[in-house]
Amino acid sequence: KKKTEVLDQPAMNRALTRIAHEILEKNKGGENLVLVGIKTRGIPLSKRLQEKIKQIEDITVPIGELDITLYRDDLKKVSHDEEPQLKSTKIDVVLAGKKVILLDDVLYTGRTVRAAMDALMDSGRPSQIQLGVLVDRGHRELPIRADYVGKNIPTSDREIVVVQLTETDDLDQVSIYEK
Ligand code: 3GP
Ligand code: 5GP
Ligand code: MG
Repeated sequence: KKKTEVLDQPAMNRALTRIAHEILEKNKGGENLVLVGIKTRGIPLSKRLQEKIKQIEDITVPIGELDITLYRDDLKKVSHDEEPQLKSTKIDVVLAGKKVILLDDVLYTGRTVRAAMDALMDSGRPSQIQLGVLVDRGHRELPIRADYVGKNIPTSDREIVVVQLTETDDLDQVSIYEK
């Protein structure tokens, strides 16, 4: 119904450029990093950050994908009976000893990230796991926080954050809807 734009294309691009620099600063370069995108929109985000890191330091950080599906049939419900579960993994690099940066579009309860961390630990014990999100909308149900945040958007339970990326939606925009 009601819609408010919170990030337009230039703002989103600047946020991702900043996150690329923050990743390189925190990790003292791009060595030993792996970017792992979570299901739909974390994957284009991981590719964009890979390109930005390449532009900044001329290093190609490997990327991987996790498909974690929420068995939540009602997106309006905040608490849920079923936990998000790993559907599939596409990571061609050995994670042992690597610093993995998990990437998702929106951080909400933290349950998806928890499932992602379980999957990563099962597939070869990385030395560190960091988290980057385009939007942190609050309402955590677990002690999880992001290391890199595009924008903090405090939301109510009645609001929904719509993330659109050119790769999946033909435009770059983040907006808030009232349900
Ligand atoms: P994504 O795969 O790009 O992350 O959860 C399935 C999709 O529904 C997600 O797309 C997400 O963007 C979108 N979505 C929008 N609002 C919500 C919400 O409140 N909860 C969940 N779980 N997903 C939402
Ligand atoms: P979680 O509640 O586990 O933190 O988030 C569940 C999944 O749904 C994550 O992939 C997250 O990106 C997505 N998600 C949760 N809330 C929203 C929202 O308001 N908007 C969008 N676009 N995605 C959301
Ligand atoms: Mg997501």
